[in-house]
Amino acid sequence: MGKKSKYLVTAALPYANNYIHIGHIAGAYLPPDIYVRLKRLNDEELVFICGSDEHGTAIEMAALTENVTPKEIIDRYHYSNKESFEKLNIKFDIYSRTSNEIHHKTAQEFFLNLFDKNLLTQKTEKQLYSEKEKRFLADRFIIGTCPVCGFEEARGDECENCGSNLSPLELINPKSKITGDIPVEKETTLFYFPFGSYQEELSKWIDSKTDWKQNVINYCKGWFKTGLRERAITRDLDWGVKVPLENQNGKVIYVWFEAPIGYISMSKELFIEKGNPDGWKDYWFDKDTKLVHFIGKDNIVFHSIMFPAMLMAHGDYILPYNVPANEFLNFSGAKFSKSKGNGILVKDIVKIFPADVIRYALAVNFPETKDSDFTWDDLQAKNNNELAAILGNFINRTVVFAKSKFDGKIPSAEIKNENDEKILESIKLSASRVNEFIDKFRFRDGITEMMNSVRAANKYFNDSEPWKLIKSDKARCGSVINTCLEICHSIAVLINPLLPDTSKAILEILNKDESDLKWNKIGRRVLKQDTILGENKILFPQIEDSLIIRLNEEYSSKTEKLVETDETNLVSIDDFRKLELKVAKIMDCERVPKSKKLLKLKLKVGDKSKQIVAGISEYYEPEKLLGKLVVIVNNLQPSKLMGIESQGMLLAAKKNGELKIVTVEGDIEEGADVN
Ligand code: B3M
Ligand code: ZN
Repeated sequence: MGKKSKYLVTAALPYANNYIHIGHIAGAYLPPDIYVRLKRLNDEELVFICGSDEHGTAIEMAALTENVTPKEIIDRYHYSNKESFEKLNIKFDIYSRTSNEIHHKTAQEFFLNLFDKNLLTQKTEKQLYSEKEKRFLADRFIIGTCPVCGFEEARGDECENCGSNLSPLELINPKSKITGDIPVEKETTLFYFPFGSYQEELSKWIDSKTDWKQNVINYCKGWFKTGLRERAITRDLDWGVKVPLENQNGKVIYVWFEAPIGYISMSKELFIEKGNPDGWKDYWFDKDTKLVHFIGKDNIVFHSIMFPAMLMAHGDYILPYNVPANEFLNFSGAKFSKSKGNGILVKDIVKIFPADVIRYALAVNFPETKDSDFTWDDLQAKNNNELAAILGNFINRTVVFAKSKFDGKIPSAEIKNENDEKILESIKLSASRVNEFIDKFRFRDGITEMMNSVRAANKYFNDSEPWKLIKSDKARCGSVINTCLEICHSIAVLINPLLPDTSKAILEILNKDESDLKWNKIGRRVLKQDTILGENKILFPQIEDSLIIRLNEEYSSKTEKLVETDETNLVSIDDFRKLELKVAKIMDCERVPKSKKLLKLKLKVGDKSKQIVAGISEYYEPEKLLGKLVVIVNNLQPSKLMGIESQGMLLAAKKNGELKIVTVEGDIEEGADVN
């Protein structure tokens, strides 16, 4: 037999500034738990790493908003989230935290390694500084008007409205989010990492990953198309991992630079706990280790581009084997949103339903290839019509029969026939398909396969008609029931990665320990004749309508808030008519010096000319725009962007990192009204 692979499985480190909700679970935590549990049943060597991401401006912001220390914030969410995972039986080998000393040291060593190799550059640049707060304002601490779409509450790093990546200096009328203070520009010196230098190597590496999920590959290619650039990897902040060099007071390592290093530091911590402090090296330095990062789609760039580039630069560590990112799980068609408070928090739902029911309802809906939807009605249906009616039913009817007709003991299987062997064989085949699906991160297909096995088991029970046999041929009936009990054992193993509590409950009913809880025991006979069965129990009690009605009311009031805010955004036709949308022709176009985003356009609108500054330089070469007919908001109040007057706004469509300006097809004179 060839050498077995080792797996180093990670789940995205959740920020310790919020309670995790079921959308997070379906995205990045339950898939790896199923994956890892299955690998363990196959005796694969692996570690499963996770922990809280405890730095970054989001945490500092939460602390400032509540007027408490960052430490208070991270303690609150770290312990609560850790418990949430435990309640759902999501079992990491370690759930640590990036505020631990060992992480600070590991991240600093990583930084110094790159610094010593002269890979980091230092640049002085202008940043926004609040005189009142006596500090530089990080991206998220600033709000202002988006230069691309005009949204007035855009953040310094991105505009929630149009999705543009921004830098604070590009915001119009910036102010401090906390105090409202109007900041001034002040110089600061930061370290930069040249991500661009790794583009070629990264793109070759991604090209070799033919088995990665298409969404992940497309996303990476989108980034390569735009071109990777150097990025600042230090910040002027108090809270975080200090930059380990002289004269760097008040500077920390950018959170997205140090957080993924958490996977390394937490591995170290795990092996220290195991009493084998060098054990982590067997994983991180061994080219045969399969490093698998489970994440949600919003983290793709960091795990499949940024962190790999850092690992390439460092040189000692392995690169990811796969990054199976999921899309998002929505709630009754609306986005789970922390800010809107409509997320179903794990700490709440575990008080209402058993872990396995939640795991099942989420897993059959995993947003594997596109966003998916969670509803309370669906959870009820999955419990009542699948878990109870198919799985619970098979176990229950088998055990009830054995209890009433065979003195509660496992009968002998002396009169076997080929149907018995066929059903066991088919479950064995099914198990190997489950294995293949899950190995390819096709969890939904794997789960369908599991349930099909249980359906086949029910069919075997029906077709064998033990209720008739008991009267005509008790010995043959005993063999059927014996086989059904063996199937119960096989099912206990088969569903174990997904439904660990149910698996355990079945083993207890069979009075069987975990010695045969191994994937290769599926479809094999492992039970001892005459074993007395344990107490039967209903594995999946019905979920009543009244409970679902109550939950729908409780949670829809939260989603209705969403609708209400949407309604306040409605405009009347009169308001709309106030906007003057016009066709304009681009006569001239140039880059705005020192800006990565802005182009200055000269336009002809009827017999007038005007100048517009637009945030589209990442998407269009200036010369390519000449002569185009575009649509502009003609009567927008003029504003200044980097000191240049802009007298209107260009319409553009934007999604997934692509931007296209709205152009007019065919011939029409510039100055024409658009309505
Ligand atoms: N904390 C982002 C998030 O929760 C971030 C993941 C870090 S993984 C190294 O979406
Ligand atoms: Zn915007």
